[in-house]
Amino acid sequence: MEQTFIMIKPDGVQRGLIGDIISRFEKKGYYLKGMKFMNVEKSFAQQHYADLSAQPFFAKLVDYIISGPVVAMVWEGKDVVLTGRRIIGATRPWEAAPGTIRGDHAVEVSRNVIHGSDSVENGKKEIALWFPGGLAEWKSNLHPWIYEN
Ligand code: IDP
Ligand code: MG
Repeated sequence: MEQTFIMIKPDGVQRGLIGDIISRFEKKGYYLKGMKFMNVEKSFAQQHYADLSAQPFFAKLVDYIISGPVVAMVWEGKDVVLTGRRIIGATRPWEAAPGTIRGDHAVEVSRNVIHGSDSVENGKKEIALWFPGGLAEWKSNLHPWIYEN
């Protein structure tokens, strides 16, 4: 099954949104496969956002991500990359629909609470970067109640 990398950014941690965010993925029917609460080094944040290094906001973005601890997670499930992005909502919170994480909890693009992989391929890269030691092995007993097959 598909996996995605989700990170609660420092503002999400500081604002007490960890439980709400985890609940949304959990209740949907996705499986938590990895989770770490950690501070990241500047060079690591730069690596995570390497694709955006030419953007004018890159330096500020890196400072934002290293401004406090983050919750790094891997979630697994059917179409979890795309559906996870829909649960998160649009990058710019003023464009994020109410009911999405950013629609409900964020105002500014530079304080938008959460990261989610934007493709299966990038998800794989991000999971390898953040969880080099691998992921937890388990299968939920609820599986047949969530998935037909
Ligand atoms: P995403 O997080 O929805 O995938 P990306 O375009 O990959 O959005 O940008 C990564 C992050 O960079 C955003 O979540 C946001 O925190 C920040 N960012 C994006 N655009 C801007 C901007 O115009 N100004 C400041 N920060 C931005
Ligand atoms: Mg992105």
